Amino acid sequence: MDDLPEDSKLTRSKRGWAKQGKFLTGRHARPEEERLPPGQHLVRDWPVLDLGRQPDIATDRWRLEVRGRVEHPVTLDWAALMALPQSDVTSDIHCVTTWSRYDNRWQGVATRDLIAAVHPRDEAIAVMLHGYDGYTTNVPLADFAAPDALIAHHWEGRPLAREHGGPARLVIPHLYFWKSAKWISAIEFIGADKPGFWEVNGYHIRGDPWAEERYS
Ligand SMILES: Nc1nc2c(c(=O)[nH]1)N[C@H]1C(S)=C(S)[C@@H](COP(=O)(O)O)O[C@H]1N2
Ligand SMILES: [Mo]
Repeated sequence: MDDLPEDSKLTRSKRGWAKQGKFLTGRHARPEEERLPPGQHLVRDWPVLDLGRQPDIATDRWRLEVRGRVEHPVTLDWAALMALPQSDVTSDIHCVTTWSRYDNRWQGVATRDLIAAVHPRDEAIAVMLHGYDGYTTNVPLADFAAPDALIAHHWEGRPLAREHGGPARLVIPHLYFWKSAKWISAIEFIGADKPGFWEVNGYHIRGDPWAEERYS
């Protein structure tokens, strides 16, 4: 879980893009006017992006810790995740590297249903998402609680592939896709927002594609 590839080629070049402001258009579109956010292009395939480690977590070993500033911390196993209310959501993906992919059909547990189960305390204002590969990313609580955000375990009717974060990942469609942690291992409710992996490497603390919040 330690020694994340801070000095990998990918991390170095993406850190460089953040410095130069690569891909920024200066335009500002709103979702009700245009489906594709500024500076994005549409793809039909589904690129794989991660730090080069794809943990292999069988569902019988899989656990999700939900902890921090909550009344009822829980560690969910696979059966407990499946016992929560299940949702079906179709949404678009917008990756900060400029590709977008429309109409992804996800099944999983809505973050709202998870929130209802753990009862965040008043002081919880954000979450830190942790992946089995050691990845972290921070999301304000209001964004995490969006009605179309979910812990997804199926995509297009099939179990989510390992390379895309299976057995389960976050999907927060209205933010850039780096906020959607793959191989989710823990959701930590925090009392002060703080940066995760890409956020300390030059990427925006929030990441709204419509406002082109690419870089910090
Ligand atoms: N655990 C984990 N989640 C992650 C990442 C990662 O490296 N590790 N990369 C992020 C980035 S930068 C992107 S663009 C998306 C890519 O998801 P995909 O490979 O399914 O397209 O996952 C995000 N979630
Ligand atoms: Mo990304």
